[in-house]
Amino acid sequence: DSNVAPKLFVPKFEDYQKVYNEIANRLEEKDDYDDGSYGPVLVRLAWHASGTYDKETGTGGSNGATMRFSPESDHGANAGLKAARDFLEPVKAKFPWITYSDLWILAGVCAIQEMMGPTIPYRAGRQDRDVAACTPDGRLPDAAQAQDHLRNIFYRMGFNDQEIVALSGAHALGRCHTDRSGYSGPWTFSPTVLTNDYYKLLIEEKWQWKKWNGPKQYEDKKTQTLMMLPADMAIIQDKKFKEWVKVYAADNDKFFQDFSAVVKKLFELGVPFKEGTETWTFKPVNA
Ligand code: DDH
Repeated sequence: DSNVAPKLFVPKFEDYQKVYNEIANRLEEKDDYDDGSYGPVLVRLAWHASGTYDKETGTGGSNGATMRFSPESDHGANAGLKAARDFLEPVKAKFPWITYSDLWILAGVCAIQEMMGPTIPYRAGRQDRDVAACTPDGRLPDAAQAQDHLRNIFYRMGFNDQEIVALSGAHALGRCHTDRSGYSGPWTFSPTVLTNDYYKLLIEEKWQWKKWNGPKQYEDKKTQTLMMLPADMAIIQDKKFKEWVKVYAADNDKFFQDFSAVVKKLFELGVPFKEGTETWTFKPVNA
């Protein structure tokens, strides 16, 4: 009967778990990429999609995936994130029903869980928006700056001091690239495993200015292979921030608990979920 409307495909939890599995199985596909995993750069994509949120105007945030478009894709802070967006294209092609904005955040959740991090609860329902919804440059933190800047940027998103420090622990993952940010090197010795090492190293190691032609950054005195940005060092130079650095350095479970809560909040900033949207937790592949 030609009068019967085609059945609309309404994806369920199982469908999103399939997307999760697809991403998880591809993370280490190209073992010559960085430290062997796309996990860290996917976390950074999800964070930069979300961290444009401004609570006063309700603009920005992960709803929209506007980093697909110039000018947002060209903002200095987003240099190098094309690698993450391109990585996800075959996944989008295989599961065309998922929006880019849900996909990018799902990839961030997947990467954190697969890199041995805590479970990050997830809700679907983001809608892609067009170039008109791009946010202005300057909403993401500047690595050359210190605590006043961090507070300005993160208070604008609606975070407090404890949450700023908990979010910063993501720098246990990944590295800086001279051809992206200009900075160089990883923060920890295990950049594809999430731990509280970032806080431990901040407190326990001696940090000195790196002598080089690049932007001002710190290196650890002992091995000169690890790095800290001026903005990282700010969280032990500020008394209130440092209290939380000590808490997380001493207690990985507490870090995981607070990190999960604050990342969920970050990933949902400004997203107009429909009432009754279910919260899901995905089963890790790499368990
Ligand atoms: Fe970050 N980050 N980030 N970051 N970030 C960089 C890399 C990564 C700052 C600057 C930089 C967060 C907070 C801050 C990750 C996650 C998160 C790089 C290097 C710079 C610079 C980019 C490159 O050269 O490739 C600054 C400044 C802040 C701040 O002031 C607080 C937060 C909140 C997160 C998060 O995920 C919650 C990750 C992961 C990376 C590694 C990316 C990679 O490719 O590896």
